[in-house]
Amino acid sequence: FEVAAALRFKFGGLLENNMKSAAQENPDVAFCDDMLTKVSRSFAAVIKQLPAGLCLDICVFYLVLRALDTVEDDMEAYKGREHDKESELRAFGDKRLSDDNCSIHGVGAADEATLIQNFGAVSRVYKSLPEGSREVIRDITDKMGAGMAEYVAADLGQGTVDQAAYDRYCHMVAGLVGEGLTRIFVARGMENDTIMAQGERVWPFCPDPAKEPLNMGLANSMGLFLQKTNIIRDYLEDYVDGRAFWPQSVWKKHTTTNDLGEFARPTAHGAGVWAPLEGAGGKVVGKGVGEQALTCLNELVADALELVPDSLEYLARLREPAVYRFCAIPQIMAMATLSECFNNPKLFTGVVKIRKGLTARLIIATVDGPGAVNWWFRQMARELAKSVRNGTCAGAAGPIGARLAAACARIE
Ligand code: RWZ
Repeated sequence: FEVAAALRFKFGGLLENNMKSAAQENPDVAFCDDMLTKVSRSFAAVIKQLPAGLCLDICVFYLVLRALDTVEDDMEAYKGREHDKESELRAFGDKRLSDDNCSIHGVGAADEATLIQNFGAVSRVYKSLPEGSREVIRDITDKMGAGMAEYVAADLGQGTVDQAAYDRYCHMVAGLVGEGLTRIFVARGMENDTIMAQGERVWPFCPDPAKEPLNMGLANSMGLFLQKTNIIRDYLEDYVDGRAFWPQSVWKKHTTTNDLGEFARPTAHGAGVWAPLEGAGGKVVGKGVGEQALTCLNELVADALELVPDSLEYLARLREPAVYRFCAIPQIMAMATLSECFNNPKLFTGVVKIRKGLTARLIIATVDGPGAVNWWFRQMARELAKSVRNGTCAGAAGPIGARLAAACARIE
């Protein structure tokens, strides 16, 4: 009993659904509550434990962006009429969000299809939110829709063109989420505006932080860290879907072919040995696909790790424990995912996952607070740095090893 009571005391907040009372009174809120659980395994719980004055706003924000994502993601529904997809993405905030009876058919699958078929319910709840939150949700939806439309036109079959395009894509689909969340926290009086600040990474719209002390640099880095981790992890899944986000300027350094799929070449598995990389006339030109794929992977891991100091800085500035957990859980899970992906050949043949037990320990750390969260970040950075020092990872001896070591040192 005491143990149960202690656990409830410690984790009670995490198991709360602060949308419940509103859901009992309003069927549209009930729909949002239910939909959130169905479309998002990872975000439903952390959103529902937010304080009452934030919970519904963030839930609507999530569902609106998820609907936009469903349109962007559907590679079948708009085949041959990519123009319609572009217009849908661009008009979403203006047209769909203000339409009480909005219903989109034939786009998305399963629960996501249900969400956009009944999107009117989300629009109606949106209309009931305070003006401050509405303004932010509308603004971010417009910007993200326009950003996604840009990339519909660009063929992403072989990834983003260069580092700038990679960073820009991640800003559009994830950095803007960080910006929107930050503005909602502040608008609803849950956090003060010290969380709006330039980090180490320059926020694309704030080249001169001295002139704009309140900006979204830290928030953008948080979003980029999550998005880049997902892009790294989902290499194979995205590639077989005909989509790719790994920047060409990075992966082309690690293969002489013009195909990102080279890293997943079936001949590289089977016997458990990676095939040698053959150039013209069957001449061996590379050390083998495995080594090169892993070096490329590790370079992208270094790029993502460089965002961690900004992310920890943002977390350190948060005041409200429920907001802290909401932000810290995705960040610490991303760090664990990234360290699991690091130098891992399984990434090119299947799915990389973190163990259930570790997940539980990491979530507990976010309840304990910044001390515990920072400890885990340091721990994972240390393990990674050790592998570089021992030379047991691809690229350890070269510039990528140096970059990894430097990024880890900034976290340790
Ligand atoms: C967390 C309130 C699905 C909204 C955005 C996000 C659509 C897809 C890009 C809603 C973590 C994976 C969710 C990086 C932000 N853009 N991926 C709230 C949403 C990572 C979250 C998902 C992005 C996003």
